[in-house]
Amino acid sequence: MTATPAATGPAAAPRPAAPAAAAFDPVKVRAEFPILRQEIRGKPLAFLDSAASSQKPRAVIDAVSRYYERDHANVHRGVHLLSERATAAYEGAREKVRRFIGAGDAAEVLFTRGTTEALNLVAQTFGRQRVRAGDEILLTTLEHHSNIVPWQMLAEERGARLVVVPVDDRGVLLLAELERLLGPRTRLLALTQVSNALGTVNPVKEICALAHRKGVPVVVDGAQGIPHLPVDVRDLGCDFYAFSGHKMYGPTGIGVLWGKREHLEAMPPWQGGGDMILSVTFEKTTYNALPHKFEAGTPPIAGAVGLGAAVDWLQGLDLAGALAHEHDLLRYGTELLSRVPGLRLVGTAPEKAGVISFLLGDVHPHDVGTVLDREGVAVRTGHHCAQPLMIRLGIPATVRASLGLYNLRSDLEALAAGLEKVRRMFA
Ligand code: 7TS
Repeated sequence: MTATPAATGPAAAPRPAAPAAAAFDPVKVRAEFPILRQEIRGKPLAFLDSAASSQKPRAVIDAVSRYYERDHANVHRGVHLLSERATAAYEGAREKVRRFIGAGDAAEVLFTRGTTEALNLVAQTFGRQRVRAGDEILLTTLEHHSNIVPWQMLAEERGARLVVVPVDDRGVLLLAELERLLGPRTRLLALTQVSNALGTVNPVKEICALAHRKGVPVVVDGAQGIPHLPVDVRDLGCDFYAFSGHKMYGPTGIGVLWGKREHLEAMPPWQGGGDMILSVTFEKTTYNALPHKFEAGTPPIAGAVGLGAAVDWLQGLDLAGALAHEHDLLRYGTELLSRVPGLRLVGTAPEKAGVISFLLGDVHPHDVGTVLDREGVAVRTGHHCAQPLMIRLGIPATVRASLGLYNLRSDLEALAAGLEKVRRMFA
């Protein structure tokens, strides 16, 4: 097996500017998602669980099938044509992602299995290098378990301490506290761009500037940011940005860690194996260049191809129109639900994206979810892998309706009607 630098096949060549996208039409967009056409228990499907995983447009499904039907082989190793094509497709996807997130260099875009793996990678390489006994790792109350546990494992290993930035009752991060808690022992700050449980949007750019003034690097969990906000990693000013393909209309099993080149160069490799090496003897191994140093073993090639197709699909939309549509849904849904007697919204930050979390009287969220499912309405119920946040809010769980670009006002109307049924049933 030989390791080769990033392919520069036709897929990586600069593309001509895309033609201007047609005005965003949610009905047309929804029709591109085959899964949404079905009925669930005899009712039209109202899919309101995109924060857990979004559905996939035809373009992504077809790109993955086409790849397997025509181009599949292992990457970076074969001299044969299929391997060349697979390598060009895989590296082409990296270039698409680079452009999509505003990164300067495709070598800074590492493919992972998802956000979780990306955050573990940073914790076990960058984190391990930096964090020593007595140091502090700054997190926020809003974090998903994926952005808590890897740091907690590191802190335990190193004898370091987690310090947590509090939120107010609306689920808004207390910035003055954040600034105060950035202390002389803070070795890094890890925070989410958008809360998966409440939808709060954090002012990440401002926070990065605050942290950098004190010399603290920032790891951003973009799992819920990238599906809802335009992301430019250089403009945000973060040091690392992690996200998952499956929440942004791409396949499962693929995600991205973007990191500043200076950090990635200085970090030790994480997993050892094929493709991440230049040469191996039993005495000594030398490592491959970026990004391959961090991509041991056969990568998720089809996943990357699908993610590239999702990026193309998103970039083919009228982005401003799409964001306005989501914003309208959020406002409309919030208004509809506010009118349901006994309903309490959980998470009322002024800046929110994609998520409406709530409780209905004292009906257990799981019961609400079960009744809604019978009405064809798919929501998530539970702690949303944010147990410390639930503890802070003094509740065990919520019902969460989360939005994708394919949702229509009718989905939210189905939710509100379903909640009326729940109310009658549990009155
Ligand atoms: N970070 C945030 C903010 C998330 O919302 C999630 C997944 C992750 C990290 C982990 O992403 P993964 O792709 O590696 O699993 N969030 C959810 C959710 O809200 N419901 O199911 C998964």
